[in-house]
Amino acid sequence: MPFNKKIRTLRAFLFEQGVEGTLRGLICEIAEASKYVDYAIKMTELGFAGTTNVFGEKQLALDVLSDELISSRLGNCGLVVNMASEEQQNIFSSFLNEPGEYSVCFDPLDGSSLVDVNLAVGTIVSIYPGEDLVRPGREQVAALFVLYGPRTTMVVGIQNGVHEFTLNPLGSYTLSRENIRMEESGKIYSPGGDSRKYSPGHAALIESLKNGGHKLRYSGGMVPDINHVLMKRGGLFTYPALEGSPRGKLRLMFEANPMAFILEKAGGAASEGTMRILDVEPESIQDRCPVYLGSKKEVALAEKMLKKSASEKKAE
Ligand code: AHM
Ligand code: MG
Repeated sequence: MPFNKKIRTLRAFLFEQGVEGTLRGLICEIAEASKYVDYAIKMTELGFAGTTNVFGEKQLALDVLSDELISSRLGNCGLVVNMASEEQQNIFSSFLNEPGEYSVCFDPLDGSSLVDVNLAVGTIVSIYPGEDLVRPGREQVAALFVLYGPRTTMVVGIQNGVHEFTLNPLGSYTLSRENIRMEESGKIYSPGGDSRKYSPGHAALIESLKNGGHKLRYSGGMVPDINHVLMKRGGLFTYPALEGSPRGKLRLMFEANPMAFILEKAGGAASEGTMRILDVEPESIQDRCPVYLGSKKEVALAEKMLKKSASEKKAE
């Protein structure tokens, strides 16, 4: 392969963008861990681990392995103070005695129920300065997701924007899209949740998107579904409040906040229906949150229709 001077590795690109050294090191550690997860997805036998996570969901052997791969990498890198994983009960500290500088929330293998049907899955990561993890998402300094699809890509949101890196056959993440920007509106919608349990306002929103010509694009994996909206530069991903689940399904700290950070940095918007996701004050690491993530016009439409429906209900 001829030497290509234009190839920009993750580390070199982050340096070029002025990302502070420890944070740069931490993002690269996560990138390293993701290569092992990528390999594990291809090599591990399918099947349950015989355990459940804190949300009461059965864990696959691959959920447990991905969690161990990322936890041990972060716990031993000397850059992290505290960590929380969607697959573990409690916040835990670095395995080293040296104080790190950042704290990290991660969902090691989001969408793992799709592994047995060979659809894309992902890792989602949120990075905060200091030791505190239960705090609003606007205080994140970076967020990223890794998409294990036909290609393995990593989308990184940092202060100056959102960039995509692709894992090459030599095991290096190199820049594939710089400064991804959303349009004001898009053409696709990705509606999560059991539609029989939608609120009237949410049901009206979905009808309006459908009747307005938005095309349905839903795989059941948040990472590929959000990546779809982001790379097509617009549209809407939702997982709403449902009858019996007033805060929806997705987790604020592990899923909603990092994705909201990335979409806002790309010029999109992120709402929980009545307010900006990044301003939600968490009560616990396990909080859930309805999500409306996408381009500004669709997110504003969602807020407007939910508000209208709520005030009609009040007037009844
Ligand atoms: P998980 O963290 O247990 O994998 O659940 C999160 C996933 C998301 O990737 C996806 O958007 C959602 O659950 C799909 O849920 P549903 O099957 O209810 O549509
Ligand atoms: Mg998840």
